[in-house]
Amino acid sequence: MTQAQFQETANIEARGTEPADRHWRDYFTFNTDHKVIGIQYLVTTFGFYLIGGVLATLVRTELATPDSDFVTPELYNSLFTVHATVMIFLWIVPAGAGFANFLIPLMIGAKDMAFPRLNALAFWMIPVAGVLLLSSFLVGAPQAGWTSYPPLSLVTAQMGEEIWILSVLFLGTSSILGAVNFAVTIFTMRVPSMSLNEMPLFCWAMIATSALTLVATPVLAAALILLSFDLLAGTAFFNPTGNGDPVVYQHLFWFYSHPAVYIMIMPFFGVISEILPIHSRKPIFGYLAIAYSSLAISFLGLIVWAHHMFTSGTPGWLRMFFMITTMIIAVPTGIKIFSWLATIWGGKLRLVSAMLFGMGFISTFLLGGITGIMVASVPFDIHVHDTYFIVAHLHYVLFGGSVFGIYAAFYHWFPKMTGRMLNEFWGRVHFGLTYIGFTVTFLPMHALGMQGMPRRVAMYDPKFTTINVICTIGAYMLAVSTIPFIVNVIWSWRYGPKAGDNPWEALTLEWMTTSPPPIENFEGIPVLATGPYDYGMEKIQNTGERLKLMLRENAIASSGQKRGIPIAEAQASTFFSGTATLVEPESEINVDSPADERQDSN
Ligand code: HEM
Ligand SMILES: [Cu+2]
Repeated sequence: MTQAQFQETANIEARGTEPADRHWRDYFTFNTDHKVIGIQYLVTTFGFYLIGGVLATLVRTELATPDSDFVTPELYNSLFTVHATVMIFLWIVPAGAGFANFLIPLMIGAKDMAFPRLNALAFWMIPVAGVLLLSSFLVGAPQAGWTSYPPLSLVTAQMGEEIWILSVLFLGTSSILGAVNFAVTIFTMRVPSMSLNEMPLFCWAMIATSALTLVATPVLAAALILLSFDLLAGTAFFNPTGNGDPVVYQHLFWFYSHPAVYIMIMPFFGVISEILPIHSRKPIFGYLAIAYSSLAISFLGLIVWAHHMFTSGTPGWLRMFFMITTMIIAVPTGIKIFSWLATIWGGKLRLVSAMLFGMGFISTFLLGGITGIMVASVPFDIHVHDTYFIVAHLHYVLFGGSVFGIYAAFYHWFPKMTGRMLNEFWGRVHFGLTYIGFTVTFLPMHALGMQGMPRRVAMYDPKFTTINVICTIGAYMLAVSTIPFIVNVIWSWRYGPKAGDNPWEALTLEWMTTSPPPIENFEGIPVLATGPYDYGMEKIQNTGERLKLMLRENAIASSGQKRGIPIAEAQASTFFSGTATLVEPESEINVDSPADERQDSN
């Protein structure tokens, strides 16, 4: 009996029996089921990704030639401003929240999030904010970049700028509400047998992410509200013509926006930590190191913001502080990367699409991390500041660290969300096109930056033309790469082969219920019969005693629940009574083998 079968057997009582039968209309309502909300988030944010992608394609089309012949320079500014805002605030940040919504209650054995209505509210603020932001094109979209530095933001496209502020305030509020919900849910709603150090690493990642969100996002809100006063009411917090200080805005902005890169990436650190051990069939290497390094990254992430301001008149001694703290972040990040590599090292790799995207994540994020150390060095940063080197770096981090992670998660949890398998062949085609398109688009930008091409300009010196054409071709490839994905998702959702409850033979609790899970996830209280990543370990015998104990704890916790836990306890005693080796208990437990169970539940 494998660990996965062992874990499944322990949960036969707890598992739901009827997968939730959802109608598509449910997804257009103020539904409070965390699974519906999770899917609402994912589908909506993917829609915004496509919009952001169209804007990116327009930006790259303009940059295919050195003159501004495709759009006006003003429209160009609006395009990259809205592109960046959409990608960050409407795609990767809320997509992480989408997976967290779907997964956290399942992973910790809870029936829903702590505050289901707040959860729905947090979601519904997103489409509102998105439509608001895009509507700014009707009145002149914002042009000051996603950073919105004054004084530029005070003098360009004022109406669009105010819309931008409102929209980002909405999105920030939504992410704060989400963070409160994730933290409270994880801390208070785990099954009684799950200690913090036995949680799936995704939950640790979401604790770290929520902590960052709660500390940093209100500061952004403050900055934007003050900026709004400068814009509308003629105050001069940041406006130099009235003795305001634009650099103060930069401090407030980056106090949020540096941590924001970790808010964007950290959930996917968690995703990768789930996916690699499952598809390597090996225990995760360094569970505690991975869990606690997320907390270290959160803390360090809060004290490095001025590395974005090395050229903003920051005095030398202060630059030193920010350079050193920034470089120290490489330590916990390196711990994660080495632990992941040690996890797949020597494993029996299953190169399914989720795993390919997971490995793509590591390779591209690693390169982004290395250029990160480069730009953290003051002398180098002064050379490449505001050039395409930065654009290359940020896309390696955000595309590599977030988009690859999002896709990995999509492929991995799609069977749980829909009860259907995605097509592997088209998944691999999607991966290949994305990886190549990504590299062709962004790798050459490092060279462009080193040679001095400034960012955020529609026109450039003709000597940069060749490299720009290559980047533009890559961008079109990236646009095309989404097609196999979209078709695969739509087709498989309707006609894909049935997935069964646990197609990857995973050990974490979300796989111990039906696919898709029933309305309240589990019928009893699920039990941890193994650690979350004990693949290939013959721990079954040792866990026996512990399992009995946990079943008893659960029975106490669930007294008054509708399903009779005593059965589970009885089952546990058959399970363990007198058997010296517990390696083949199927015959004794008198239940169908997990494989048959799986078929029944479809
Ligand atoms: C998918 C996730 C993506 C994210 C999170 C993202 C993020 C960003 C951000 C933050 C900026 C602003 C840079 C600045 O501060 O000037 C930006 C600019 C830009 N992005 Fe993306 N982007 C993504 C995808 C893409 C794709 C797929 C392309 C190419 C097809 C692309 C091409 C560009 C270009 C050309 C700029 C303009 C840079 C400039 O004019 O300085 N981005 N992106
Ligand atoms: Cu930063």
